[in-house]
Amino acid sequence: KPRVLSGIQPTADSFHLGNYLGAVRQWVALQETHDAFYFIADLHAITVEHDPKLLRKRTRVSVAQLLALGLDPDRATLFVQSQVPEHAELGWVMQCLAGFGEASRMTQFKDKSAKQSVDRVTVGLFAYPVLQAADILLYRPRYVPVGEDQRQHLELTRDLAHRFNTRFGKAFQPPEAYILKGTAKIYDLQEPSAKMSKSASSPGGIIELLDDPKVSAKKIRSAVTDTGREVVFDQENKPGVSNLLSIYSALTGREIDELQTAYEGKGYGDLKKDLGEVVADFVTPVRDQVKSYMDDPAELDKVLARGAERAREVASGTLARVYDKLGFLAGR
Ligand code: AQP
Repeated sequence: KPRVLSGIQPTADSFHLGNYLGAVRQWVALQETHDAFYFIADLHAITVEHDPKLLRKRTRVSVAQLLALGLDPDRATLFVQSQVPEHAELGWVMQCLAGFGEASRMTQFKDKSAKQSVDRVTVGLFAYPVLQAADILLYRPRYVPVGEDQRQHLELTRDLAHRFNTRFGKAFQPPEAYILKGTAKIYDLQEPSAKMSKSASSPGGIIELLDDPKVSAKKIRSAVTDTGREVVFDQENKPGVSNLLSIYSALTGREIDELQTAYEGKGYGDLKKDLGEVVADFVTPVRDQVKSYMDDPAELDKVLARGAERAREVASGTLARVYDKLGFLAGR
């Protein structure tokens, strides 16, 4: 089976609809047909100021959400990044391969660092995409299922893989991004030209899976739309309505065309009300299951220990090959 790998940061109390539709939904589908590795990126979560207690809780709640959303630890390898030390080790190697200039051109870094004073921006935040390259290359995956915002980081990963192979001999297979067109980018409800984002969206712009569905329905009712009335998909002129239609279509499996026909003669209000219900139907069982997984953190930790062991089997093999090619002495 071809291998896939992806990760998600434990930086919020809940995943949002963008995380789910852009990434996790594909992870669940791919575990059936691929040798799947998915991880909680806690090393990335400390690139910005964090609260250790909260990080521990968010790491577990992230795992609980992945399980509730359909990941099966018997079919996919599910682990926490910090429990597989090879990530940090290959991360350093990649830092010594990446150029300062190319890392400086990462748009996500530019956006995130622009919001803070230069002394508060950590070297870790700067190196984040380079560590991400190591995260991916350790497992030699064919595909990396992510949202559109990760495309540039994937390109960097491919460049670093090529560079290593050329300089030191082939150790890596440059992976391909697996980005689904319809849901590659879910937009902020209040600002439909920007992506729905944990760190940048206002509370009204983001639908959190673990939020009370009544709160989410209210946010959908207040979503920014245009002054027209027709429910049609038109990304350029009607980004707000188009975003709602994308979410609706992805959660129900109904084609956009079919939805447009169904809402002919109706208005935005009807669409928003119905979408509120669709979201409620989707999140209600997820919320219940997350609660019950969180009641048994020892069981979650057991799942993770199993995952880390399996992940290390693959990661340690890659790292040993890399160390050998670099000229490090074999020692362990
Ligand atoms: N709005 C989105 N639409 C589609 N996919 C998205 N992803 C994130 N936002 C959207 C995808 O979710 C996966 C996990 O991402 P992450 O853990 O890196 O989360 P993130 O990028 O930190 O999430 P945010 O909300 O975008 O956080 P900030 O604001 O910190 O940047 C990835 O595959 C990502 O593409």
